[in-house]
Amino acid sequence: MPLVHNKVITIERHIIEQQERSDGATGDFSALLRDMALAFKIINREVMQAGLVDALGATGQENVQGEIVQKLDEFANTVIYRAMDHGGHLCGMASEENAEILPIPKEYRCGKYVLLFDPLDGSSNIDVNVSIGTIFSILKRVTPEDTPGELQDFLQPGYKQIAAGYTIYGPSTMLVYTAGRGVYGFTYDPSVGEFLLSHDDIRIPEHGSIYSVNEGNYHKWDAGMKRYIDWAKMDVPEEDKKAYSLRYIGSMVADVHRTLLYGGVFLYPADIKSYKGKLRLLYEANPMSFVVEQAGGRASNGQSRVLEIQPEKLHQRTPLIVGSPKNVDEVERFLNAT
Ligand code: AHM
Ligand code: MG
Repeated sequence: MPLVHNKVITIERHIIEQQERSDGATGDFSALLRDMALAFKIINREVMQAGLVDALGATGQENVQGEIVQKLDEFANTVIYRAMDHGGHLCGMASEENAEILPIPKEYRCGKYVLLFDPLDGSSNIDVNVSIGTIFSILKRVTPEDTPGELQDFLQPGYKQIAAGYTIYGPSTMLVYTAGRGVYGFTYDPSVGEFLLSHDDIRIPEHGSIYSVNEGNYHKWDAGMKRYIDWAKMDVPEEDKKAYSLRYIGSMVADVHRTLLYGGVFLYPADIKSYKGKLRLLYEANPMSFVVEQAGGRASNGQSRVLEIQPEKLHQRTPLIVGSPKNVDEVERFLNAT
């Protein structure tokens, strides 16, 4: 993957250049992504100061400006909604944090897209200074324009996404997105307040030697899944395979981001407790699968391509196996062996 050294390209510039290359571009979509980048900057600012609020002696109820301190995930949810509700590009939003569709306020125009998002993924890591992220997915509405979005606008299979991506708040903050023409990564430069292109045309390695899964669930998995993990940890000389390494952060954004760059596989399979898996199809699995596929990877629920699942409800869950194409093939081989 070539790193960009010779040009400084902001995410805005990149989006506009991408848009100029596509037929029928109206500028609507660029403006939408630009608004989202602003929301991510605001969330980033808050995440970076998360520990400070307590350190500066706030009561837990109020911050240093005397404002109510919200939990970070609620804060991120509100920021995205408020940044996106008035641009005229969306006819509705859906968040992992809200049971129902979030409508566009009546005073604003309804646009032709819907936005689905997980405002702050990796909730168990929020309070311990470990990487967390925001995940987003954009679909074109299927109902008539200039009316409020309806459930059917959101319940579309993942291959219909027109853009998706994530922001990872880690040692540095990065925004990675695809609009269906490859995957691009931007690193946030706080000194200029911009996301700058740092990872051009990301391609996932065809095969990697890292597996990423919550292995504490081992005894809840079915036999095929257990056999795969046992095999992953072994040297298998006849297959010319060495034992894989295990890496598991517990923030999907961080685990998938590493998988995208280093190769390997990230899994959140079904188990006897969560027989449909844990991760949400619309807010987590679809957008991350779209990114990984666009980088040359694969995403499966064990039987079929994640992006072809027809969603039936907003908060539907799915098992997920995502990563380098050959690693996902390996997992499926074990899951489907009789
Ligand atoms: P969340 O949306 O409540 O944060 O849950 C999703 C997260 C993913 O980021 C991560 O892959 C997974 O849950 C970790 O789950 P577990 O703690 O069961 O390993
Ligand atoms: Mg989540």
